[in-house]
Amino acid sequence: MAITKRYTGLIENYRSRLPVSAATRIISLGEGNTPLIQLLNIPALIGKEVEIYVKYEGLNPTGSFKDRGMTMAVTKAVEDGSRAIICASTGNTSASAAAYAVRAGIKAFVLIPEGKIALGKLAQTLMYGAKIIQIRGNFDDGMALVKQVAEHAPVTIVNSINPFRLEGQKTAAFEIVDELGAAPDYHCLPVGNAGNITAYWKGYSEYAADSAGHPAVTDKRPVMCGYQALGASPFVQGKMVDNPETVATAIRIGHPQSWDLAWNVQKESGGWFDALGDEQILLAQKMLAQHEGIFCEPASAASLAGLLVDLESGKIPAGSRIVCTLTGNGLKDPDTAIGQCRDTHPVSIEASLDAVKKAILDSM
Ligand code: AN7
Repeated sequence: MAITKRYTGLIENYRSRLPVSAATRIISLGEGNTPLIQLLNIPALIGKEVEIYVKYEGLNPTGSFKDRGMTMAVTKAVEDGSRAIICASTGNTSASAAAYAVRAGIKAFVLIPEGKIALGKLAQTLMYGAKIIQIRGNFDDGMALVKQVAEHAPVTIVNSINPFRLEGQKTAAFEIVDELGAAPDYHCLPVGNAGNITAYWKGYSEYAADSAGHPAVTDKRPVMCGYQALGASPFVQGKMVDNPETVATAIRIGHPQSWDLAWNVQKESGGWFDALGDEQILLAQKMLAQHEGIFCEPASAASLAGLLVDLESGKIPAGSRIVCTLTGNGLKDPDTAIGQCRDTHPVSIEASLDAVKKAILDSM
């Protein structure tokens, strides 16, 4: 029997809107096409009449939105004859680069801050077999080194300063508009290097620009809201931060690479940046897990944490339709998750019927 409908990744899906030709060998792991899940319980819990959707990017092949950019960046690197890629990373980019390098049959070098990347991300990157270089420094130090190394060695940088990364990532906005029939009123995102917020805006803008050719699409674009962790909030402070610190290690970034691009997004969309405390971020993460059954990593929850603050203040009004991007899977960072649940630690009992009955009755 012939296969009639098979999803083969975002490049095939949005081919006409991406820089590929018929001859391009596409490096894909079936990324994109992630669920847009409407929150059913949280709006009632906070007493707000709003329509909130989460774009659950944790269901990409390596568990984060980075795969959208990586399929494009690695496809183009290979097309240009590159035999090796390199990145600095807080964890997710390294896992993604490592996987797509394997898929392409090229080498991946990743610089990560020693002791500051979540366990799941390290496990992935090790398994994919990338050359991991741990540095005694933070992401920003790693990024500076990667830029220098790439001047001297035949390696392609696949951080989001690679424009093909943003090309791939813009497809998340296409998917949202295709599904909702129009852009939402507000789009909330966690911000680290600010590549993703820039990419979404590019996607929304491209669709809006030729909405005439797209029956289901309007020229509407959302207000873009970028949220950072208080200890790593250069966009909120209006200046680079030298020693960023946050439990949300994915966004432990003080010198964002897409600084000017993101300020442009803020201005064009009429949006804003704000910062959340680590406790607020972890609370939002737990709220999603315990009230919606959606497990994202801490950095991802900054989008909901920020939205909750802006709904409470009325900055985002009742009646709005909002999309929050949940950038990474909760399984990426088991240590932080378990650490957050100490109050409900598993009970330990005898392996007997009586003991199990008692344990169940005790918690009814
Ligand atoms: C889960 O992996 O920078 O604002 O090196 O992993 O586009 O940087 C990760 C960033 C949000 C921020 N959520 O996105 C890396 C890295 C998660 C992330 C961000 C990251 P950008």
